[in-house]
Amino acid sequence: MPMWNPDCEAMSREELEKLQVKRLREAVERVAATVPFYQKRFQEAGVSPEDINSLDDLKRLPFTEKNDLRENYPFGLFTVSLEQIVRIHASSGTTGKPTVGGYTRADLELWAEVMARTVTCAGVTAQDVVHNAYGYGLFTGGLGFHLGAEKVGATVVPISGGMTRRQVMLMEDFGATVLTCTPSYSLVLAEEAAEMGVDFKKHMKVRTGIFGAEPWSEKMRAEIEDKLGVEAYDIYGLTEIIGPGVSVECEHHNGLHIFEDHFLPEIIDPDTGEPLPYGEEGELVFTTLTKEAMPVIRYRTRDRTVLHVEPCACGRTMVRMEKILGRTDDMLIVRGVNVFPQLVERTLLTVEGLEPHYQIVIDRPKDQLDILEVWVEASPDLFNPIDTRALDALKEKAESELAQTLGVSARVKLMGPRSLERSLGKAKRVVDKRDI
Ligand code: DLL
Repeated sequence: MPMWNPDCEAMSREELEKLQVKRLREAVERVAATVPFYQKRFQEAGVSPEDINSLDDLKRLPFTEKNDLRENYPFGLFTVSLEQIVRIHASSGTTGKPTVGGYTRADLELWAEVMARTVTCAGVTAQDVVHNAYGYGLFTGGLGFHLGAEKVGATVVPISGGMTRRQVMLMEDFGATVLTCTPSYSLVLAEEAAEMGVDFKKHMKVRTGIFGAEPWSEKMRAEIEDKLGVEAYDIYGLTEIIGPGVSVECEHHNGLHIFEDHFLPEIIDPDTGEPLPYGEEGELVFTTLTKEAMPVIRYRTRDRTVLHVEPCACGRTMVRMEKILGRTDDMLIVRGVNVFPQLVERTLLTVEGLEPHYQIVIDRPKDQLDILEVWVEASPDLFNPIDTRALDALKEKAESELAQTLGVSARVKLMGPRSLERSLGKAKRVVDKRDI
């Protein structure tokens, strides 16, 4: 499959490293000259731009964390005045202030470049019709994909999220060949289509899906590919770095290539902050090498993964990160047991008769132990007519599977078809009602 920019995407590791060191030094110089936050941090760490002469010197630089962004909200980390900023985006934080990203004109060009690489990596060309159902607005998904798909010359349908029936109709009428949205929303589309009597595989031309912005498992990939008849590509990114366009899978689906000439990755031990070698699991950290408005130095993403540097059959030399394995901070502690929401998903999807729509609800009634509930929709067949015996057996099976994998008991509540709220963007998987 072609590359958008082979000179960069397939450059030798040696050449790449040289470029990275040069750009790293420039990025450090830039923030040291303009951002009081970094000036203070560098001073505390006793490091200055002249100390950066190799990639190994990276570890001398202090980390940046989400809380630093909060404390400098909204524009404290910008290197330029608002006059030079042409766009603002922000993450959809659940509590408090959002995380803000600012873009100069050059940053938007950079974003278009990495998104053009991204969609090309998934096989998108000027012949494609891209149904872009990522949210348009402050969220980076919609406009990020828009830039990249337009740059490669595809026909972009900027549908954004919502009005699912209309989306199904327009996908069919406009002959969409590529679907871009969150993985959970792709299943909502499939479900609505089925209800409208539209068979994705028969009536739609769509062959490729580029899904990300939330965690999803291999099981979920299989489910999506089966229900929509698409080849599903995983895409990763975050507002703090640029939005989508940080990494994406190629046709070999053996990890997500990181566009390392712009975003320098590291894996660290989340407890000690020590850098870990390729092949070891830890927390992903990024330094932006070419961003103008808001470069970030050693930003701790809290996302857990593993980096692999071995060459890929696609010809790209850029390192691959494994599918995000979880967060260093999403772990739930239920009755003293560490519970990973993704493990719950993986387990549920192994149980025949359950649908991929679920929610984890944790509560702590006064003076009592935590209660972990998993609300999950059961197959519509079991409700029409209602088959109590089969439902009871299914509940028991789900509970025993969960107890085995999680190491803590969970009460399963089987829900009727479509009774859990559908998300237009990122699905809300955990409802923690505890007042801890
Ligand atoms: O979600 C950017 C994006 C838009 C990525 C569209 C892909 C597609 P934020 O809203 O800032 O940005 O959320 C970033 O979402 O730190 C991860 O925890 C999570 N995330 C993003 N992509 C993936 C993925 C966008 N493919 C946060 N797998 C990140 C797992 C992901 N988690």
